[in-house]
Amino acid sequence: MLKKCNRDHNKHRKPYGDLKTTSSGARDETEREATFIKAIASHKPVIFRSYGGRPGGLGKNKTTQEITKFLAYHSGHGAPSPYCQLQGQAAGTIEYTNLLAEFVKAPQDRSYRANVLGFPLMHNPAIMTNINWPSVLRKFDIIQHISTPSSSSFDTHRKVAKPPADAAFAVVSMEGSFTTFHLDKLSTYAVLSEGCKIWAFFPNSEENKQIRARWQESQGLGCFKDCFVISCHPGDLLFIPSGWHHAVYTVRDSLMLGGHYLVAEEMARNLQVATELMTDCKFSSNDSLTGLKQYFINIVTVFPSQRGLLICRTSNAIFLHLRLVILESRKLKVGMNS
Ligand SMILES: O=C(O)CCC(=O)C(=O)O
Repeated sequence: MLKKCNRDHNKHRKPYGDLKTTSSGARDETEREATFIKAIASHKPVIFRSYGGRPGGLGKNKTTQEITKFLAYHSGHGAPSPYCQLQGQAAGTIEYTNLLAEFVKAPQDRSYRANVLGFPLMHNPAIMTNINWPSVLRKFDIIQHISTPSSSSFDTHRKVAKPPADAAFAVVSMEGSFTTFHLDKLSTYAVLSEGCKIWAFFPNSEENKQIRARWQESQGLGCFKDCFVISCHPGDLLFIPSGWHHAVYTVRDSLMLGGHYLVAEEMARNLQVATELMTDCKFSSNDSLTGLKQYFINIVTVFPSQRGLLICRTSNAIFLHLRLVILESRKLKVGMNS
Protein backbone atom coordinates (compact mmCIF):
# COMPACT_ATOMS: atom_id res chain seq x y z
CA MET A 1 0.00 0.00 0.00
CA LEU A 2 2.82 2.38 0.93
CA LYS A 3 4.69 1.55 -2.28
CA LYS A 4 1.54 2.31 -4.26
CA CYS A 5 1.18 5.68 -2.54
CA ASN A 6 4.76 6.56 -3.50
CA ARG A 7 4.49 5.14 -7.04
CA ASP A 8 4.16 8.44 -8.90
CA HIS A 9 7.58 9.68 -7.93
CA ASN A 10 10.26 9.86 -10.55
CA LYS A 11 12.99 7.32 -9.78
CA HIS A 12 15.63 9.95 -10.39
CA ARG A 13 14.01 12.47 -8.09
CA LYS A 14 13.52 10.46 -4.89
CA PRO A 15 11.33 12.49 -2.53
CA TYR A 16 13.33 11.58 0.60
CA GLY A 17 16.66 10.09 1.67
CA ASP A 18 16.59 6.51 2.97
CA LEU A 19 19.78 5.17 4.49
CA LYS A 20 19.30 1.42 4.84
CA THR A 21 21.35 -0.64 7.26
CA THR A 22 23.91 -3.01 5.82
CA SER A 23 23.49 -6.77 6.31
CA SER A 24 25.75 -6.48 9.36
CA GLY A 25 23.51 -3.70 10.68
CA ALA A 26 26.37 -1.21 10.56
CA ARG A 27 26.71 2.24 9.02
CA ASP A 28 29.59 4.45 9.84
CA GLU A 29 29.32 7.97 11.16
CA THR A 30 30.98 9.53 8.11
CA GLU A 31 28.34 8.08 5.85
CA ARG A 32 25.55 9.26 8.14
CA GLU A 33 26.98 12.77 8.25
CA ALA A 34 27.32 12.87 4.47
CA THR A 35 23.70 11.71 4.06
CA PHE A 36 22.47 14.27 6.59
CA ILE A 37 24.33 17.11 4.83
CA LYS A 38 23.06 15.98 1.43
CA ALA A 39 19.49 15.96 2.77
CA ILE A 40 19.95 19.50 4.10
CA ALA A 41 21.30 20.68 0.76
CA SER A 42 18.37 19.16 -1.12
CA HIS A 43 15.90 20.17 1.60
CA LYS A 44 14.40 16.69 1.87
CA PRO A 45 13.36 14.51 4.80
CA VAL A 46 15.79 11.66 5.46
CA ILE A 47 15.53 8.45 7.44
CA PHE A 48 18.38 6.35 8.88
CA ARG A 49 16.97 2.85 9.21
CA SER A 50 17.74 0.94 12.43
CA TYR A 51 19.84 3.77 13.82
CA GLY A 52 18.73 2.87 17.35
CA GLY A 53 17.65 -0.40 18.97
CA ARG A 54 14.78 -2.36 17.48
CA PRO A 55 12.96 -2.30 19.92
CA GLY A 56 14.23 0.36 22.32
CA GLY A 57 15.15 3.13 19.87
CA LEU A 58 17.40 5.69 21.51
CA GLY A 59 16.39 4.62 25.01
CA LYS A 60 19.03 3.31 27.40
CA ASN A 61 16.70 2.00 30.07
CA LYS A 62 13.09 0.83 30.38
CA THR A 63 11.86 4.36 31.18
CA THR A 64 12.98 5.62 27.78
CA GLN A 65 12.22 2.38 25.91
CA GLU A 66 8.69 1.44 26.98
CA ILE A 67 5.44 3.40 27.04
CA THR A 68 4.12 2.13 30.37
CA LYS A 69 7.46 2.61 32.15
CA PHE A 70 7.76 6.11 30.68
CA LEU A 71 4.25 7.06 31.89
CA ALA A 72 4.80 5.42 35.29
CA TYR A 73 8.02 7.42 35.73
CA HIS A 74 6.19 10.71 35.07
CA SER A 75 3.34 9.74 37.35
CA GLY A 76 5.80 8.89 40.15
CA HIS A 77 7.61 12.22 39.83
CA GLY A 78 4.65 14.54 40.14
CA ALA A 79 4.59 15.70 36.52
CA PRO A 80 1.46 17.67 35.59
CA SER A 81 -1.21 15.58 33.84
CA PRO A 82 -0.49 15.51 30.12
CA TYR A 83 -2.65 17.30 27.57
CA CYS A 84 -4.01 14.71 25.14
CA GLN A 85 -5.54 14.87 21.70
CA LEU A 86 -8.47 12.47 21.74
CA GLN A 87 -9.74 10.89 18.54
CA GLY A 88 -13.31 12.05 17.89
CA GLN A 89 -13.51 13.97 21.20
CA ALA A 90 -12.38 17.35 22.54
CA ALA A 91 -8.75 17.42 23.70
CA GLY A 92 -8.05 17.59 27.43
CA THR A 93 -5.74 16.60 30.27
CA ILE A 94 -5.83 13.01 31.52
CA GLU A 95 -4.34 11.70 34.78
CA TYR A 96 -1.32 9.41 34.38
CA THR A 97 -3.01 6.61 36.30
CA ASN A 98 -5.98 6.77 33.92
CA LEU A 99 -3.73 6.76 30.82
CA LEU A 100 -1.70 3.85 32.18
CA ALA A 101 -4.85 1.84 32.90
CA GLU A 102 -5.97 2.35 29.27
CA PHE A 103 -2.60 1.47 27.77
CA VAL A 104 -2.58 -1.94 29.46
CA LYS A 105 -5.96 -2.79 27.85
CA ALA A 106 -6.18 -4.19 24.31
CA PRO A 107 -6.71 -1.30 21.84
CA GLN A 108 -10.30 -2.37 21.00
CA ASP A 109 -11.29 -2.30 24.72
CA ARG A 110 -10.14 1.25 25.44
CA SER A 111 -12.49 4.10 26.36
CA TYR A 112 -10.58 6.62 24.23
CA ARG A 113 -7.77 6.91 21.71
CA ALA A 114 -5.22 9.37 23.04
CA ASN A 115 -2.24 11.04 21.43
CA VAL A 116 0.06 12.94 23.78
CA LEU A 117 2.18 15.34 21.75
CA GLY A 118 5.25 17.16 22.98
CA PHE A 119 6.09 15.86 26.46
CA PRO A 120 8.94 18.17 27.49
CA LEU A 121 12.04 16.22 28.48
CA MET A 122 14.94 18.65 28.63
CA HIS A 123 14.59 19.70 32.24
CA ASN A 124 14.70 16.14 33.41
CA PRO A 125 18.26 14.84 33.83
CA ALA A 126 17.11 11.34 34.83
CA ILE A 127 15.44 10.97 31.45
CA MET A 128 17.91 12.96 29.35
CA THR A 129 20.90 10.90 30.47
CA ASN A 130 19.06 7.74 29.51
CA ILE A 131 18.72 8.65 25.85
CA ASN A 132 21.41 8.11 23.21
CA TRP A 133 21.02 11.38 21.32
CA PRO A 134 21.85 11.26 17.60
CA SER A 135 25.53 12.09 17.21
CA VAL A 136 25.00 13.95 13.95
CA LEU A 137 22.90 16.50 15.86
CA ARG A 138 25.48 16.91 18.61
CA LYS A 139 27.78 18.11 15.85
CA PHE A 140 25.49 20.23 13.66
CA ASP A 141 22.51 21.33 15.72
CA ILE A 142 22.61 24.89 17.07
CA ILE A 143 19.82 24.26 19.59
CA GLN A 144 21.65 21.38 21.29
CA HIS A 145 24.62 23.68 21.70
CA ILE A 146 22.67 26.44 23.41
CA SER A 147 20.18 24.50 25.51
CA THR A 148 20.80 24.16 29.22
CA PRO A 149 18.05 23.30 31.69
CA SER A 150 17.02 26.32 33.74
CA SER A 151 14.76 24.57 36.21
CA SER A 152 14.09 21.05 37.42
CA SER A 153 10.33 21.59 37.35
CA PHE A 154 8.43 19.99 34.50
CA ASP A 155 6.85 23.13 33.11
CA THR A 156 8.91 26.00 34.51
CA HIS A 157 11.89 25.31 32.27
CA ARG A 158 9.66 25.31 29.21
CA LYS A 159 8.27 28.72 30.15
CA VAL A 160 11.32 30.56 31.46
CA ALA A 161 14.31 29.12 29.60
CA LYS A 162 16.06 31.67 27.44
CA PRO A 163 17.42 29.11 25.02
CA PRO A 164 14.70 27.02 23.33
CA ALA A 165 13.41 24.31 25.60
CA ASP A 166 12.27 21.80 23.04
CA ALA A 167 15.40 20.18 21.67
CA ALA A 168 13.97 17.04 23.24
CA PHE A 169 10.41 15.84 23.66
CA ALA A 170 8.43 12.62 23.61
CA VAL A 171 5.17 11.66 21.93
CA VAL A 172 3.01 8.87 23.36
CA SER A 173 0.29 7.59 21.04
CA MET A 174 -2.39 4.94 21.15
CA GLU A 175 -2.96 2.66 18.21
CA GLY A 176 -5.33 4.26 15.68
CA SER A 177 -4.60 7.87 16.65
CA PHE A 178 -3.93 10.41 13.92
CA THR A 179 -2.14 13.75 13.88
CA THR A 180 -3.43 15.79 11.00
CA PHE A 181 -1.29 17.80 8.55
CA HIS A 182 0.67 20.62 10.11
CA LEU A 183 3.95 22.51 9.88
CA ASP A 184 6.39 22.56 12.80
CA LYS A 185 8.00 25.81 13.93
CA LEU A 186 11.47 24.25 13.45
CA SER A 187 12.94 21.17 11.82
CA THR A 188 12.07 17.99 13.75
CA TYR A 189 13.70 14.60 14.34
CA ALA A 190 12.00 11.51 15.73
CA VAL A 191 12.80 7.93 16.71
CA LEU A 192 10.34 5.32 17.95
CA SER A 193 11.31 3.38 21.06
CA GLU A 194 8.40 1.05 20.45
CA GLY A 195 5.38 0.88 18.12
CA CYS A 196 4.87 1.76 14.47
CA LYS A 197 3.89 4.99 12.68
CA ILE A 198 3.23 6.06 9.13
CA TRP A 199 4.22 9.61 8.20
CA ALA A 200 2.78 11.41 5.18
CA PHE A 201 4.58 14.43 3.73
CA PHE A 202 4.04 17.10 1.11
CA PRO A 203 6.14 20.14 0.23
CA ASN A 204 5.02 23.68 1.07
CA SER A 205 4.26 24.69 -2.53
CA GLU A 206 1.63 27.33 -3.37
CA GLU A 207 -0.52 24.62 -4.99
CA ASN A 208 -0.37 22.37 -1.91
CA LYS A 209 -1.08 25.27 0.44
CA GLN A 210 -4.28 26.02 -1.44
CA ILE A 211 -5.37 22.38 -1.36
CA ARG A 212 -4.48 22.13 2.35
CA ALA A 213 -6.63 25.14 3.20
CA ARG A 214 -9.76 23.26 2.02
CA TRP A 215 -8.61 19.69 2.68
CA GLN A 216 -10.61 17.14 4.66
CA GLU A 217 -9.27 13.80 5.84
CA SER A 218 -11.86 11.93 3.74
CA GLN A 219 -10.15 13.28 0.57
CA GLY A 220 -7.07 11.15 1.22
CA LEU A 221 -3.53 12.02 0.20
CA GLY A 222 -3.82 11.79 -3.58
CA CYS A 223 -4.85 15.42 -3.97
CA PHE A 224 -1.49 16.77 -2.75
CA LYS A 225 1.31 17.27 -5.25
CA ASP A 226 4.47 15.24 -4.53
CA CYS A 227 2.96 13.69 -1.41
CA PHE A 228 4.66 10.55 -0.09
CA VAL A 229 4.61 8.29 2.95
CA ILE A 230 7.30 6.72 5.12
CA SER A 231 6.73 3.89 7.59
CA CYS A 232 8.75 4.12 10.80
CA HIS A 233 9.72 1.27 13.08
CA PRO A 234 11.61 1.32 16.38
CA GLY A 235 15.13 2.64 15.94
CA ASP A 236 14.54 4.41 12.58
CA LEU A 237 15.78 8.00 12.88
CA LEU A 238 13.71 10.47 10.86
CA PHE A 239 14.75 14.07 10.11
CA ILE A 240 12.06 16.45 8.83
CA PRO A 241 13.36 19.79 7.58
CA SER A 242 11.23 22.78 8.47
CA GLY A 243 8.62 23.53 5.79
CA TRP A 244 7.36 20.00 5.09
CA HIS A 245 3.69 19.53 5.94
CA HIS A 246 3.28 16.21 7.69
CA ALA A 247 0.58 14.00 9.20
CA VAL A 248 1.10 10.87 11.28
CA TYR A 249 -0.98 7.72 11.73
CA THR A 250 -0.11 5.47 14.67
CA VAL A 251 -0.34 1.85 13.54
CA ARG A 252 0.63 0.40 16.95
CA ASP A 253 0.91 1.95 20.44
CA SER A 254 4.03 4.10 20.28
CA LEU A 255 6.61 5.90 22.36
CA MET A 256 8.54 8.35 20.21
CA LEU A 257 11.55 10.41 21.33
CA GLY A 258 12.61 13.40 19.31
CA GLY A 259 12.89 17.14 19.27
CA HIS A 260 13.50 20.23 17.20
CA TYR A 261 16.83 21.05 15.62
CA LEU A 262 18.31 23.95 13.68
CA VAL A 263 21.32 23.84 11.41
CA ALA A 264 22.95 27.03 10.18
CA GLU A 265 22.25 26.28 6.52
CA GLU A 266 18.54 26.04 7.29
CA MET A 267 18.26 29.14 9.48
CA ALA A 268 16.74 31.30 6.76
CA ARG A 269 14.21 28.66 5.78
CA ASN A 270 13.21 28.12 9.40
CA LEU A 271 12.54 31.82 9.78
CA GLN A 272 10.59 31.82 6.54
CA VAL A 273 8.32 29.01 7.77
CA ALA A 274 7.91 30.66 11.19
CA THR A 275 6.92 33.86 9.39
CA GLU A 276 4.33 31.97 7.40
CA LEU A 277 2.93 30.39 10.54
CA MET A 278 2.64 33.79 12.17
CA THR A 279 1.22 35.67 9.23
CA ASP A 280 -0.97 33.09 7.53
CA CYS A 281 -3.49 31.48 9.86
CA LYS A 282 -4.59 28.92 7.29
CA PHE A 283 -1.74 26.64 8.27
CA SER A 284 -2.09 24.74 11.46
CA SER A 285 0.78 24.02 13.79
CA ASN A 286 0.94 21.80 16.87
CA ASP A 287 3.40 24.21 18.44
CA SER A 288 2.41 27.20 20.49
CA LEU A 289 3.09 30.27 18.36
CA THR A 290 2.98 32.62 21.34
CA GLY A 291 6.38 34.21 21.70
CA LEU A 292 7.67 32.72 18.45
CA LYS A 293 9.58 35.91 17.61
CA GLN A 294 11.29 35.87 21.01
CA TYR A 295 12.09 32.21 20.47
CA PHE A 296 14.17 33.04 17.39
CA ILE A 297 15.71 36.11 19.00
CA ASN A 298 16.83 33.89 21.88
CA ILE A 299 18.43 31.41 19.51
CA VAL A 300 20.42 34.13 17.80
CA THR A 301 21.44 35.93 21.01
CA VAL A 302 22.29 32.88 23.11
CA PHE A 303 24.15 31.02 20.39
CA PRO A 304 27.22 33.27 20.01
CA SER A 305 27.84 33.45 23.73
CA GLN A 306 27.85 29.67 24.06
CA ARG A 307 29.91 28.04 21.35
CA GLY A 308 32.73 29.85 19.58
CA LEU A 309 33.94 26.71 17.82
CA LEU A 310 30.63 25.88 16.29
CA ILE A 311 30.36 29.46 15.06
CA CYS A 312 33.67 29.14 13.22
CA ARG A 313 32.53 25.98 11.48
CA THR A 314 29.15 27.34 10.51
CA SER A 315 29.99 31.00 10.02
CA ASN A 316 30.17 30.71 6.25
CA ALA A 317 26.69 29.30 6.08
CA ILE A 318 25.40 31.93 8.49
CA PHE A 319 26.87 34.81 6.53
CA LEU A 320 25.52 33.43 3.29
CA HIS A 321 22.07 33.46 4.80
CA LEU A 322 22.36 36.59 6.89
CA ARG A 323 20.63 38.84 4.39
CA LEU A 324 17.69 36.48 4.11
CA VAL A 325 17.53 36.02 7.86
CA ILE A 326 17.29 39.76 8.42
CA LEU A 327 14.62 40.12 5.77
CA GLU A 328 12.61 37.27 7.25
CA SER A 329 12.99 38.63 10.79
CA ARG A 330 11.53 41.91 9.63
CA LYS A 331 8.57 40.13 8.12
CA LEU A 332 8.17 38.11 11.33
CA LYS A 333 8.07 41.34 13.29
CA VAL A 334 5.42 42.76 11.02
CA GLY A 335 3.42 39.53 11.34
CA MET A 336 3.62 39.64 15.14
CA ASN A 337 2.53 43.24 15.33
CA SER A 338 -0.29 43.08 12.85
O1 LIG B 1 3.55 11.28 16.19
C1 LIG B 1 2.61 12.03 15.97
O2 LIG B 1 1.43 11.67 16.02
C2 LIG B 1 2.88 13.47 15.58
C3 LIG B 1 4.30 13.90 15.65
C4 LIG B 1 4.54 15.17 14.88
O3 LIG B 1 3.88 15.47 13.93
C5 LIG B 1 5.62 16.09 15.24
O4 LIG B 1 6.37 15.81 16.20
O5 LIG B 1 5.75 17.12 14.57
